[in-house]
Amino acid sequence: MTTTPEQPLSPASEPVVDAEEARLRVGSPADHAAGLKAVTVSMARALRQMGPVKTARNLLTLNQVDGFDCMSCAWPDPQGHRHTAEFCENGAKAVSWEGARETIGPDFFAAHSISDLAGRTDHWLEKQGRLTHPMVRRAGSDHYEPISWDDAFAVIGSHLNDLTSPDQAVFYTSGRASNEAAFVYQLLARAYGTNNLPDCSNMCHESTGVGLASTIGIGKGSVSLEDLHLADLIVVSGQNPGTNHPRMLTALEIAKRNGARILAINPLPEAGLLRFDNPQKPRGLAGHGTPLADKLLRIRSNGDLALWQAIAQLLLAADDSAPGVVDRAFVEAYTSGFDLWKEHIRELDRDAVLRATGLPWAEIEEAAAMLTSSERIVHCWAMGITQHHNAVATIREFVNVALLQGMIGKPGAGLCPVRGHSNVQGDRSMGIWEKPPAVFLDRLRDEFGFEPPRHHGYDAVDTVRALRDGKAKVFIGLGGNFVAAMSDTSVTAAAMRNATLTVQISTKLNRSHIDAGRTALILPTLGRTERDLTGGIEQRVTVEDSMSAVHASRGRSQPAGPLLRSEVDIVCGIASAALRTGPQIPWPDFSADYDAIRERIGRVVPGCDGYAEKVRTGGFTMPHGPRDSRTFPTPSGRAVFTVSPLEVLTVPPGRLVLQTLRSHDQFNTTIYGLDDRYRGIRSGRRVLFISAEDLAELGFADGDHVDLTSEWADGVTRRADRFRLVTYPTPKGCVAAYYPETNPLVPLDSQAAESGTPTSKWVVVRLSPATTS
Ligand SMILES: Nc1nc2c(c(=O)[nH]1)N[C@H]1C(S)=C(S)[C@@H](COP(=O)(O)OP(=O)(O)OC[C@H]3O[C@@H](n4cnc5c(=O)[nH]c(N)nc54)[C@H](O)[C@@H]3O)O[C@H]1N2
Ligand SMILES: Nc1nc2c(c(=O)[nH]1)N[C@H]1C(S)=C(S)[C@@H](COP(=O)(O)OP(=O)(O)OC[C@H]3O[C@@H](n4cnc5c(=O)[nH]c(N)nc54)[C@H](O)[C@@H]3O)O[C@H]1N2
Ligand SMILES: [Mo]
Repeated sequence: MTTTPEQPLSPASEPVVDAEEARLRVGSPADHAAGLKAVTVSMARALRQMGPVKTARNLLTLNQVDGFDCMSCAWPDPQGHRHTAEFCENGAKAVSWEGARETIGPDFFAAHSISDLAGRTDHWLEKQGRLTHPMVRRAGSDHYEPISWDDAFAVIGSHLNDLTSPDQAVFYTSGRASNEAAFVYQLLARAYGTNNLPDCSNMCHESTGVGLASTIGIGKGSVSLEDLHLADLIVVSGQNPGTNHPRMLTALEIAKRNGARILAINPLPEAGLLRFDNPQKPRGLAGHGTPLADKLLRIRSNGDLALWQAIAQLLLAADDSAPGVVDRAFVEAYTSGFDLWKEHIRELDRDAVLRATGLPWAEIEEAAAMLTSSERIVHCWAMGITQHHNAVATIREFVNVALLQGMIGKPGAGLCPVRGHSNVQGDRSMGIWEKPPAVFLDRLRDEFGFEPPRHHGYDAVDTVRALRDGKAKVFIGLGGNFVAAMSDTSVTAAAMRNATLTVQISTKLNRSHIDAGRTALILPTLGRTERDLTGGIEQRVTVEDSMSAVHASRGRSQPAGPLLRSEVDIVCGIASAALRTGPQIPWPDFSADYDAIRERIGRVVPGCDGYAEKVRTGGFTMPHGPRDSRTFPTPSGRAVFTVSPLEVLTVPPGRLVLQTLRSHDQFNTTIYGLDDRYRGIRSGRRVLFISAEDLAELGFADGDHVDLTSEWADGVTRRADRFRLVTYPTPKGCVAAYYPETNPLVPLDSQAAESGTPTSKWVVVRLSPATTS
């Protein structure tokens, strides 16, 4: 055993200001996304970070058949024709970031103590370059030092074998891991004896999974890319596609050309919802582009449940006067609970709707009219919906309205949760889930001949609680940056420092390597863009996109260093070292040829029969009963209308609701740069977007600096200091600032009902004049 009881030396993450932030500049928000600027930004950055050869090799194979899958989001690739440049500005940034020429190895860690690194910003940490060596921080030391792979695996094996219960270990996954890595990783956790498999989904689309599984019987979206092209109405709720899913704008543009209308629902007038200059078209390079949203409802934060109940009421009323709005044949043949729900909706309190949404009734009527006059409707949503207290109820209301109009399982219509991480949906399919379905565990048992644990494991929030309370002692992270991504940063950081061992399988340095366990390992891994020659053959991996299409991905670049190992190889190495007794699983065979893993996936994962062969011959789409044949795998075999009481959240006087969101120059906790071009921000991230009315009412002025304090039932004071106020068209009472800087303000216990997702889009704050300069 290598642990000692000493406390680690690294202090908690302190908000530190980037040197460049002193030059913060504020301009006007943009009214359109992409265009020539996007091309120049992505090429300049690619050339600077990767050099010309790697730039050409990487960008030309990005999202191409037999190339690699972009890691910047889960938006699908077109089935037929692909552009030579089948990527967006932010995809190019993600590739350039991974392909960085700078590397950090033992010399870097000898020169920088952990205390030193703790004082650096997240932006600085990741900018140092790719990790190249396995490193260990031994208990009591303030430095990482090199360690061999075998020794690193032995350290993990000895810690795991010293635990008194397998449930004292936690296996976290970030949604970038391939299906092969995810499959062997969940197998490792379950063969070891635990379902403690939290993932980034717990902070992301968990509410979607819960909302959809409980209503249509499957927690995934029901559309293909083609459906978006064919729709005559696309609703985009709580999503900023111009920044986070730029290739979705191409689908919206095609839909518009085919005659579709777009209804956007967002507190902010995001540039990507307003107008799109397609950078792949000559017209887009110079012209003014395509107007996108036909209507933008500038809703108050958390008003969506009320809005959709109101729209439902208007649809029912419209059907009363002119039958046909309700698809009676569909409702009768495929659903249950309609009458009860209808009664509930008829009694809706309009005043409550007006308070919750902040919208005039006439605007809600206009939106409802767009639905009544459409035959093929796609409902899209993302974090502006899922990260709220009532997220699951809101998603069930989307489902109710879609069922009412018969919009599931027909061309051009359906439910389209837009996923975040490029393989987060695939990871779930492969069994990365703290609440695995019994059928999955049965098949795992039959295939591998051991009885997997049946009781549920910890999700992301429960993981923090368990580490904090000493119930969990070992944390292994397959990618990601748990400390910075999770809510309540100081609680999460302290919980991680409380672990006896943390292991981070990473490409770049981040906060989770600093706020780490007493013994801490950094295991450097290959990224998506890199050639994987594990076992002496050219390996490929597979991924599943937001629309359930599964395909192969193969990197071509020279790895950042000779010691890097693939995620699959690392997981199999840990498993071989840790599982000396128990089920006989041929780990070395899995890393020698990933086809051996794919054979097992084909036999274990429902819907993946013949997996290895199917992905070899171009990929396939996972089955989806509601989409394919209006078959609803719920207990009753019918889709369910759900009644959700309308509760309007209020805030005490003088308080505001903060939503924490992404700038145009970051990927989650990875900060590429300090600009947010579309919102008019240059060289700075500590800004608070606030309405002119709130500024006047609170007695502050644009340009003032404030400290933020969040308020929560537990009475604990949570602070994030020194944000510059920026007047912005956000509804009164609703403010916005970037994540992860604002995660210290999100209380650990502030979670969405049923899904447990941190409520990153609803944090009650008060402002006070900044105490530091
Ligand atoms: N370039 C880039 N791409 C990414 C990511 C990235 O960080 N950078 N992250 C990836 C990941 S993991 C994810 S999950 C996705 C995230 O993609 P998004 O969900 O687009 O990300 P956010 O920046 O959180 O934006 C939330 C949007 O919801 C709106 N919103 C907030 N509250 C409400 C509300 O109460 N109601 C409504 N209707 N709207 C609201 C906000 O104004 C904002 O436009 O993107 C993925 N793609
Ligand atoms: N306040 C607030 N908090 C949020 C959110 C929010 O909107 N507001 N959004 C939430 C959401 S939607 C999500 S998905 C989570 C994201 O949570 P995570 O997925 O945990 O975080 P990321 O920032 O995506 O992880 C970045 C790190 O991943 C590692 N990495 C990058 N590529 C690879 C790779 O190919 N392999 C491996 N092994 N590692 C790699 C790098 O070391 C990098 O530092 O954050 C959540 N947290
Ligand atoms: Mo996400």
